[in-house]
Amino acid sequence: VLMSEPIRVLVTGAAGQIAYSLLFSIAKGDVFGKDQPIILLLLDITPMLPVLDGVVMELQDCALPLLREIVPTDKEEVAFKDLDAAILVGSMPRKEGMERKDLLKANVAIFKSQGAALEKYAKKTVKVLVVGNPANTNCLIAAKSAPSIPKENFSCLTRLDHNRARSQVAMRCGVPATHVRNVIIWGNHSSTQYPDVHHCLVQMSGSELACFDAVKDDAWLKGDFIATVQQRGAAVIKARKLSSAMSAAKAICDHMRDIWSGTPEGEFTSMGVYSTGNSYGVPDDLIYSFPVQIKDKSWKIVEGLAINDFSRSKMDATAAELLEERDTAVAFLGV
Ligand code: NAX
Repeated sequence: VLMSEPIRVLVTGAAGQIAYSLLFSIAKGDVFGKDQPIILLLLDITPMLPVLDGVVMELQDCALPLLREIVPTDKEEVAFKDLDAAILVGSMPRKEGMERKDLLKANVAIFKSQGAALEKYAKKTVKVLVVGNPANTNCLIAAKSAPSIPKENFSCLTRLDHNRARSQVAMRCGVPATHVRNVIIWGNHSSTQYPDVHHCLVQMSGSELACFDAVKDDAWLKGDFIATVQQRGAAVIKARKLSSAMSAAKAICDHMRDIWSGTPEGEFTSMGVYSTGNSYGVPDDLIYSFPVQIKDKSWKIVEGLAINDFSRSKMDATAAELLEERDTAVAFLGV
């Protein structure tokens, strides 16, 4: 068999927790395909380079057939060169006593710089996934800082929230997660996100039911279910004393694999994408999580879903938060 040319894949925050769970899956072919050789570019900040060396040693020791080259670096001009895919995980973590505004400011600076590096060094076809928080706004700033790369090439991760919602419904119904399709995460990857099951279907006892008919507990679906998904990240931190890394890495793989290979027929997924103001009354110039379907490496928002008043107010609330984040971010930098 003729192998394809290697693709160049960047992971930032490569010495961190999520990357440690993520890199093996990418390198062994779970994301870009079992016959797609890979060159891995690994970016972290200078003080983390010794740690990154350890990660590189472990990747070498995995003896993986698809992994052609590993390039650890602290330099953007090396990391962003000729990229086919960029997974931007690294960001400034919130420190004790830090205001939300200061956190935003620090991250806006990082993502402006990395957006400019994408503009300067990456392929124009590069697919960029932003994971580092605040993910939606970081993604918007990166996209704005790379004007010659189409805005459609940028997305942010809400797949972890999507998977959490799917799994909560599945556990409630006593079915595998694969029997639940078309949950939706709307809006910001924050506690204002709206996990919506009005269009969700559940395979149960030989037929496919609307989620509300399968669960038969509207109070739970409109109350604790939503709160559980919104607060899940905090619950994991409280229990593990560390943030979700395994499940985040799995969601990153799901997200990027779907961009590369498409979503299954009849199914949609959730991702933060650029809003043009033409879908579901969401303001333009935001990265907002929508239901999308993906084909030939491009996504389309699933249009025409009925939205009731309950959903409307939650979709508007999370949009309002994103507008505020955007305006604060833009004011810092004038982008
Ligand atoms: P870690 O603190 O373990 O790792 C982050 C790494 O990024 C560190 O090694 C750090 O040195 C590096 N870094 C910092 N600034 C950098 C820069 N300018 N360039 C390159 N690397 C840089 O955090 P981890 O648990 O891996 O989480 C990473 C990010 O993902 C956090 O911002 C976190 O909030 C976010 N998450 C986002 C999720 C989502 O669904 N969108 C879910 C999981 C996760 O919470």
